[in-house]
Amino acid sequence: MSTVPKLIITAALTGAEVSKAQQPALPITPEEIGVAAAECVAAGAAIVHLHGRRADGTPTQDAAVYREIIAAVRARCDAIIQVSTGGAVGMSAQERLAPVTLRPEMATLSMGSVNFGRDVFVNAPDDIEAFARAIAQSGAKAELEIFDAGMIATANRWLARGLLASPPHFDFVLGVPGAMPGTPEALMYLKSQLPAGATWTVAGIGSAQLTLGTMAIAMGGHVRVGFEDNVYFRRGELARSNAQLVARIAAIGRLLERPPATPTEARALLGLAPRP
Ligand code: KMH
Ligand code: ZN
Repeated sequence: MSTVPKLIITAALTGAEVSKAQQPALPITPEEIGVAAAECVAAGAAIVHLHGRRADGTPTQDAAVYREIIAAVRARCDAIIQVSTGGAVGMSAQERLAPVTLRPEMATLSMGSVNFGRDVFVNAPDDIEAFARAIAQSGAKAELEIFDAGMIATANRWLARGLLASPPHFDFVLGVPGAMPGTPEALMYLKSQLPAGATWTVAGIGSAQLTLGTMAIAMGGHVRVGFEDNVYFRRGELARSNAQLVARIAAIGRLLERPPATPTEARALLGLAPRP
């Protein structure tokens, strides 16, 4: 029997869309994000997925804001730093790429365009290619964001052509209105399309965070939780913190013999260099 790896938990702390009105504990300032990151690592997270916000809460990809956030995280814990290049709907490609100049350990790379609620999240092929090059040149590992079925086919085509680095790491984002639903069948399909040697995580939106996260643990994958994707602990009850969501999935991981990986262990599993 092959050994199942420890569970890599990603904490998606802030996102670009959730507001303090929806989730009063949402971390917005660099200090709040740094504190939340440290709480999440203490609860079992290895990666923090970061988005920038201005003081008024609006989303920004400004490198100066990300620099402060990264410093606030690194001062408090050894989490793997993953910056978003998705930013918020409507941002230009140039704007979205700015945090990559800070040499993060990981950066997201969305593999196609998709309806996103009432908006359209645009990722044109030429932009994806430019993002992939910029991420590779920065020394970061890309996390390939898969919102819809065609995107994993695109990723597999591009991997075969050498346009993406191998082995790839995927994030299946399931349950965005307009994209693939947060169902077991959707997760099973995407897993069936994975290339050899790939690692993967699942980010279920809303109540799918718990159900698909639990499935992914049983299926040998990894899990993303946090306010970016879900603000509730259970139906009708807001989570107290990102760390509360991390602690629950870490406990499920332990029950299923997938204890959480430390950041150091996760770096080894993902082929990242030791902490910079
Ligand atoms: N805010 C979404 C439109 C990512 O971080 O790479 C895109 C997003 C994906 O959040
Ligand atoms: Zn994000």
